[in-house]
Amino acid sequence: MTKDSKIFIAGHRGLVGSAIVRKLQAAGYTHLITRTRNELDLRNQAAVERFFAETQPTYVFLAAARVGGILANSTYPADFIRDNLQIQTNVIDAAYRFGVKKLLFLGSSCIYPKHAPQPMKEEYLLTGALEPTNEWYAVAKIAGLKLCQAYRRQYGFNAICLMPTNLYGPGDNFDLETSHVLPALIRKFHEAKTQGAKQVVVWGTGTPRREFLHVDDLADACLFLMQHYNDEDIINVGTGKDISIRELAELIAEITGFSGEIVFDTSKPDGTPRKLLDVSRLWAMGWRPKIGLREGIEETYHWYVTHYAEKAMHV
Ligand code: GFB
Repeated sequence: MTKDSKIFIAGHRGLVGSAIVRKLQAAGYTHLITRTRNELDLRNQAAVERFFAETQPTYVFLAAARVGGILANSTYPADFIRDNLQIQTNVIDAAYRFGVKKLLFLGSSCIYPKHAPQPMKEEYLLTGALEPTNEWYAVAKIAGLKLCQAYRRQYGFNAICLMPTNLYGPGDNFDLETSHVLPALIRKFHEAKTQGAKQVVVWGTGTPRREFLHVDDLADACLFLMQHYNDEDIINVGTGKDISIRELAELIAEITGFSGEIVFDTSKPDGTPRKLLDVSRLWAMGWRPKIGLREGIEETYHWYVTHYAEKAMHV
């Protein structure tokens, strides 16, 4: 990839896509191609083909997807499986047919079996049953990575597949019904503190363990692997460390300055008991994340207060 290569970032307004755009711009890449959802519906095959025929990108970062937390995944199974299958099939196929040199596909750590040994190595894929709350999304993502591998084998198309762990950062979704746990807790604790509430309700038992990667670290890994990795094997991207949801809640309470009680609503699902990636394959290539969890949450909290909470007060 040279600084003037034509690079299409699909999903540039999302958490991941916007971080990739920031990273590429900071690294001096000048010819970035982006389209909003209104300009180009990636679920529409004919529209995607027209777009590739017109713009002829050389590299593609496929960061467009329908994503959400545990409740959204289990409430909208059809939307999650259909939209992701459509988006990724249209983009991967058009990229191959219109001569893209290399494509980067993003999966998720939820592709691994619910009870996979921890930390989860790349070879555990398809060795057991999936977590039911997100099997629809996971099946779509598995199909996406298999599509990339099949196009490489049959057509020699250079598509690489990254499996990031749970992500967070500026630009995250803070809607309490559809978001992931980390932005949800930032919002809940912030609102409880500012409204003087005595309790914050956290879903589930608090015992599940999750690994959290700042999205700017993921974007850094995306650029690194776009430059240095050309294999069929999927590759995990994470920090190698996890924490329990209870510990996460306590940390966010401390960062937001909430000193009341934390209550667990066990009528809500826990999901996978533990989801920690084995990152030795990526780390052996010399890459490391740079942003610690406390620092990353502090920065995301600041972003939330300035971009979301303050704006909400003025609506
Ligand atoms: O982040 P999260 O929604 O997704 O939930 P998953 C992680 C854990 O946090 C679960 C608990 O045990 C939740 O019950 N939790 C506690 C909360 N309070 C809250 C809250 O207020 N909101 C949310 N959302 N969770 C998703 C998958 O799984 O992770 C996707 O559904 C994808 O497919 C994504 O893989 C990264 O880690 O359980």
